[in-house]
Parts: sequence; structure tokens; C-alpha cells
Amino acid sequence: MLTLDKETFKKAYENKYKNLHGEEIEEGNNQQKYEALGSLIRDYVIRIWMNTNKKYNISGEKQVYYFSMEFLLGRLLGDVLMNLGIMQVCKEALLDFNIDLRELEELEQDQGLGNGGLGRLAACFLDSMASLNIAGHGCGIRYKYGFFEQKIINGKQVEVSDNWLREGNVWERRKPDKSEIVKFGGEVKVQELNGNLTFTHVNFEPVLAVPYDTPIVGYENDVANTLRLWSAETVSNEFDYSSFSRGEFLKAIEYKNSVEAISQVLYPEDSFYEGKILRLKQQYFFVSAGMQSIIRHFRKHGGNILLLDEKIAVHINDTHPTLAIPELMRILLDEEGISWDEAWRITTNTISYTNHTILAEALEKWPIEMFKQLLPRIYMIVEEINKRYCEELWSKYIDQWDKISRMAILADGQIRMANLAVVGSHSVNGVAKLHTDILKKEEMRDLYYLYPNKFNNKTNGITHRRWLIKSNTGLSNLLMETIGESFIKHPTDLIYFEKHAHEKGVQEELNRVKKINKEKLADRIYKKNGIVIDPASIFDVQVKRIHAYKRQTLNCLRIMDLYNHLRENPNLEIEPRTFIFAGKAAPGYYLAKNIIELINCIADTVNNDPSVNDKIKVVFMNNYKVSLAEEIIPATDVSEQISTTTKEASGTSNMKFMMNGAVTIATLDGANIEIRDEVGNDNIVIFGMTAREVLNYLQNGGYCSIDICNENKRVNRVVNDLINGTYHKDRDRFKSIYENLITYNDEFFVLKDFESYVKAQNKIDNMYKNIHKWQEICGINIAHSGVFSSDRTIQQYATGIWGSELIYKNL
Ligand code: 26W
Repeated sequence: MLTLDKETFKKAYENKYKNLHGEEIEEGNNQQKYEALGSLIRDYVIRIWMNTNKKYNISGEKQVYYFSMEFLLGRLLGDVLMNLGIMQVCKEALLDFNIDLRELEELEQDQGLGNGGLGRLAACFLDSMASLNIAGHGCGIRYKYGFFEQKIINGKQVEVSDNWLREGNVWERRKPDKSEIVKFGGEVKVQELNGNLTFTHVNFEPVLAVPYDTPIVGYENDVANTLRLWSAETVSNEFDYSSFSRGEFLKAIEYKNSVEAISQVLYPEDSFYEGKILRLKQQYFFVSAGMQSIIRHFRKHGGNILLLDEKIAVHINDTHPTLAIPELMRILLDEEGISWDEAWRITTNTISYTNHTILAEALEKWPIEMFKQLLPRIYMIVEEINKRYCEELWSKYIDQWDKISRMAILADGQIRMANLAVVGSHSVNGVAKLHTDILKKEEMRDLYYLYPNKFNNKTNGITHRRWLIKSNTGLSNLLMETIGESFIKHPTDLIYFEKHAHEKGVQEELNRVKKINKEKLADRIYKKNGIVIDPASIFDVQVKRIHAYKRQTLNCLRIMDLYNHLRENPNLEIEPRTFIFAGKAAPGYYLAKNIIELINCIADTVNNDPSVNDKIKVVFMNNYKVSLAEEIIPATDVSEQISTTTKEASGTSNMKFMMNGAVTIATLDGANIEIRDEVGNDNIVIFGMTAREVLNYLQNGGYCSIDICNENKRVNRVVNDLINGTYHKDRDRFKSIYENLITYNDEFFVLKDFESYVKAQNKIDNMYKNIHKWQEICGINIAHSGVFSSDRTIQQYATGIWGSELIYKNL
């Protein structure tokens, strides 16, 4: 932990400012003040960073590398200040210069290099690894453009590129001396040398991978791990004119562009796989660079390659980095000259894999022809892995051809990445109990029977440092006053809050804190959307990617139903509610975009109808991102976790809301089940189909949405409201939603769950009438949220999968 007094900090800041900008602080604007602050803090961090790296090199402890195509870090300044333990000093020092730290924090661009849950999980994991003194680092891509910025124009989503590096990035360090070459295309020359086959990759196109390192600072423990993100460049940084004959200047530029395209932009799809060659290039690019640099570093410090798996763990975040398996094999075979069997032992022991989705349309399968052309040597290795693996299957499952072909890595002209990931790693985990059960019993059943010991569950978590202590200071202060500070280092100590949740005084305090957070959000919504909302109303929130399986449509239909009721019974006694939505749709996902339009049209209609306005309002906040989530979640009363049971692998916003004292309305899906188990049925509102019922329909058929529509008047009415001009004069406007529900038989069982959802919502309404009881429930949720800290999750990964040495400070 840094010890810094205010005066020292002020001096240092003033110096930094002058050195950087060549003028007095008063003359500058906030952007310059932010840059000076970031740069000063980075100087402090660099000392810690160097020491941590030295310590790792000397101790030789096992190093974990978390390979992920996405890291959704959000802003770093506030987190770094908190973790260094200098937030207060910094705030007060800046105040003496008339600078508001909050204003500077807001100038930082979100680092939005991820789509949603999977990317944010990676960021929480980095924070927990550093805070638990685990030598764990991230490896990914430094996209020049992150997840697109979402604008709403005439109610529709419009995508704008996210130029997050425009003003520079104070946290990263370019390390050109640590660059690696990644080879694409070309051919493999096979030769026999002294009875051994050698493989030489020739005529390839080299791409230079340049690392940019960002320190990941642990919580008050003098640790800074590394997030290494790779950027693609041409091998000679200047245009290599000489290799292009004269007159081919344009070709040279085209070549440069095609290389740089590799790390140009994050693919904005998170649930639908398209076999795009650029994405395959991205995957091999960062995996190859990462693996080569790990081995180079390991070698440099005298590591014995045969013991690699004792000193290094590589974790792959979903199948996107699966090529780490054949890439490590390539290095061991071709560069280290190790035998196949030994290389395979080292590789499988080094690599572990997490599955994050069971949506069939999200599973990655690369066309063999494309793959072979782009990565000829890697393809040969995959072929050999498949050959040896299939031989094992043939001897085990005699004549069971169907089963063998289901389990193969290469089949139907495609490479199935999930099968490769399972075969080439020693551990396969799901991200919540139900999800892992479904993987074992349904999705990966055959593989599970073949390798039962590989499969395990690691329920997701979130870092309570960012999501509670930093983003909800009101609540964390109240918690500290009530139960002390131990929960900061030991989040399960939040349980001590449970007995206080029954105290009237504490309930009132909880209510006061929530009210302040709601007022702030209401203010923000007024400024951003021009909509006046009542902080005394229930804030009912659904913020996440827009997707059919997450069922924003169910929420919409229920609001439409409530609206009908209110118009018919203006005196209906309900608690006033504000429905808040946010989330991005994949640019090519028509239905999801249509859902955004529907939400905005409902908002227009409802908000402009004075007859219901003291009761309900609807808001769609544009451009959902980490920093916006940090404003919305602390102000939420009702957390909507309403996915079709079996479809949401875990969910992680459910945990954030719970930790911030919201009541969850949920299906028994993903980690909602574990939240229910923690808080008990009285402190969560559950509705909808069970996993069994859903799986039954999916396997045996028998669901008919039209029947429900015909039988249930309320359902019938709201479904028709989609196409009868109530929400848009163009009656075809929401046709895709309507057709999805009716013509295509409602794949996600929205209509089936409608009635039980309405009942659950009515229950919420009744519960809120007794605000003391309500706050008691919120308090119980907070008290039980500690197990959902990613510290717990990371300890389980470290002991159960990575075998890293755990050193807990101050235990
Ligand atoms: C190929 C396109 C693609 C890209 C990303 C397909 C699938 C993905 C991710 C696996 C999607 C994702 O973010 N999954 C979410 O992972 C979270 C962290 O484990 C879970 O909490 C969510 O339930 C799951 O949807």
C-alpha cells in the first residue's frame, strides 16, 4: 500500500502537470488535468509493477495466463486509486487546486474491448487474481476500435465506431522489444532428417505482434500483474517499399492495411458465430503471439521445457483461444524438438477451458478449407490430434459410428473448436451449477462420459471492489459503519449484515442510501433523455445485451399489459414504477434491433400519456457500458433476470444487482438458482418454467404458442397490440417480433411464461408497499452476496484447476 500525504501528492501532481503540459495547472482544461493525473498515478504503479515482476522471476511461482478475445475493463482511474489506497488523499489534494476528481474520472474513455458477460468476467478475474496475490495475467487483442458506440436515432440503434484511443491511453506501455512474429499462409515443407520428420513453414506472410502492457493493480497488496494486449503491424514498421516493385505503392499500402486489420476492431457478436476469416486470423494472431512470448520468457529465466506444465497454466476463455492447443504443440514439436507424446502431455496439462454458452448457434466451427490455407502447419497438427483421438474412440466404441462422428474434432468439412478444446485440455468447466449439469448431461454428454474427470463447475463471480466499494460508496460506508471493514478483504463477511437487516434503523438507512443513488440516476436520465422520472417510484431495471433468449420482449409485453390495465382502471392501486432498459444489439441481428425500437415506442406512448404518468414511465438509456452500469446498478430496486430457463449460462449482472441491494425477479436459470439458494425463496421472486419443462419441449416438441394466444385474453391483446397501431402507426413495424412469437412458435417460450411473470410482478408490487420489509429483503440479499465475489471464484480456479500457490495476505 502506498503511503502518501496530501502535500507530497500536491507537489508531485503540480510537477507532473508542468512537465507534461509546460504551463500552470490553472491554465489547463480538464482533459489535460486528467492526463497529468493518470500519468502521475502510472508512475506510482510502475514501481509496484517492476517489483512484482522481479518477485515472480525470483520465486519461480506458477504463472497463470488467462487467454481471452475480450477484456471489458471499463475505466481504470478510480479502481487504481482505490486499490492503491490513495483515493481520499488524491481527492483532497485535487480539491486544493479546485479540481473535482469525479469530473476527471468521467473523462476517461471506457476500455470497451468486450461484448458483455464473457469480457467483463475476464476483467473481474484479473482484478481478483491481483488482489489475491495470484500470479495471473491476461492475454488478448488491443483492438483499435472497441465495442461500437450505440446512438438511438428515431428510436433505432445506430452504430458508431468506438475510437477509444483518440486521446491516448495513459495506462498502457508499448513494448516493441517484446514483439513476436506470427505466420500466416504459405506451405509446410516436410523433410526427413536422420530418420525424423521435420516441418518447415515456408512462403508465409509474417505479421508483427507488438504487445501493449497494462498493469493490473491488486487491492492494497503491492501487486501489479500484467494485461498484455497484442497489436498487429507489418514486419518493418515503415512501408517496405523495396519488397514491392516500383509502381506498386498502392499495393504496399493495401498490404499494410490488411495486416493492421487484424487488430482493428472487436467483432460485435456475442451469441452468433459466423465463419469470418478475419476472426480466425485474430484468434491465431493473439494466441500465437501470447504462447510464443510465454515460452520465450520461460526459457529466458532458465525454465526446463519438460516441466512447463508445473510452472505455467494457460486458461482459455471460451473456444475463441482454442488454437493455443495446437500452437503450443507446434512450439514443443517443431521448435523444441519434443516427441508427440511428451508434447501432448505437457499441452493438455497446461491448458484448461471454460465454456460460456450452450446456444448452438454460438458454437465455433471453422471450415477446413479456409483453415488449412491460412494455418497450414496448425492444420496438420489438428489433423494429427484428431487422428489419434479418433483411434481411441474406435477402440472404445466399436461400430458406434454415429457417436464417433458426433465426438470427432474434424467432421463435415469443419473443425469443431469445442471438441478440440475438451480433448486438448485437462479441465473443462461451466459457469454455474445448472450450466455445468447441462454440459454434462446434454450438450457434451458423450465427451463427459469419455472424460468424466475433466468436467467441473466454477460458478461465476464479480469483483466486489469495483461493483460495491467503488461504485456504491453510500452503501459500502453504511456497511462499514454497521459491520466493520472486514468484508473488503473477506467478502463473505457481508453475512454479518444479515442480523442488522432486521433492524428498523438499518432499513431506513438502506432506503436513504438507495434514494440518493436513485436521485442521481434520475438526474442523469433527465440530462441524457430529457425524461423526468420520480425517484420515489420503483426502479425496475433490465440492462444487458439485447437478445431473444434474454427476453426483453417478455418485459415489454408485461409493460404493455400493465398500460392497458391502467388506462382501463385509472384508479388502479399500484406502486409507481420506472422501467429502465439499456443494452446493445449485434448490428446484424434484426430481431434484437426491432426489440430496441419497440422499447422506445412503448416509452414514447406511455411517457406521453398523462393518464398513466403518475404511475409508470419507460426509459431506454443508450450506449450501455461498464461505466453506465456502475451508475444504474446502485440505483436499482428490481433486477430483471428473466431469460428462458437453460439458456443463460450464468449471468453476472444478477450478482451485481444483488450485492447492491436490489430484489431479483428471476427464472430458475444460470446463477439465479444459486442466488435463490443463498437468500431463500422469501427473498427473491421466482417464476416461469423449470429446466426440465424446457428441455422436454425442446426434445419432444408439443409447445404451441398460438394456443396460448387463443386461450389467454391478456396475452392475445398484447400480442395484437404489436401489430394494431397502438405503438406505431406503421403496423408492420414490429412484425418480426410478432412473427417470432406467433408464426415461428415462440422459440424462447415468452408467451408460456407470461402469466406467471405477471403474477410475480404483482407480488413485487405488494412487497414494495411495505418499505421496511422490502429493505429487510434487500439487506438479506446484500448479506448473502459475498459468495458471488470473483475472489471466491478465482480461489476455486486456482486450487481446483491451475494449481497455483495461494498466498493470502492478512489472513
Ligand atoms: C462467436 C461469437 C461468440 C462470441 C462470444 C459466441 C459466444 C460468445 C460468449 C461466450 C458469449 C458470452 O458472453 N456468454 C456469457 O458469458 C457470461 C460469463 O460466463 C455468462 O454469465 C453469460 O450467461 C453468458 O451468456
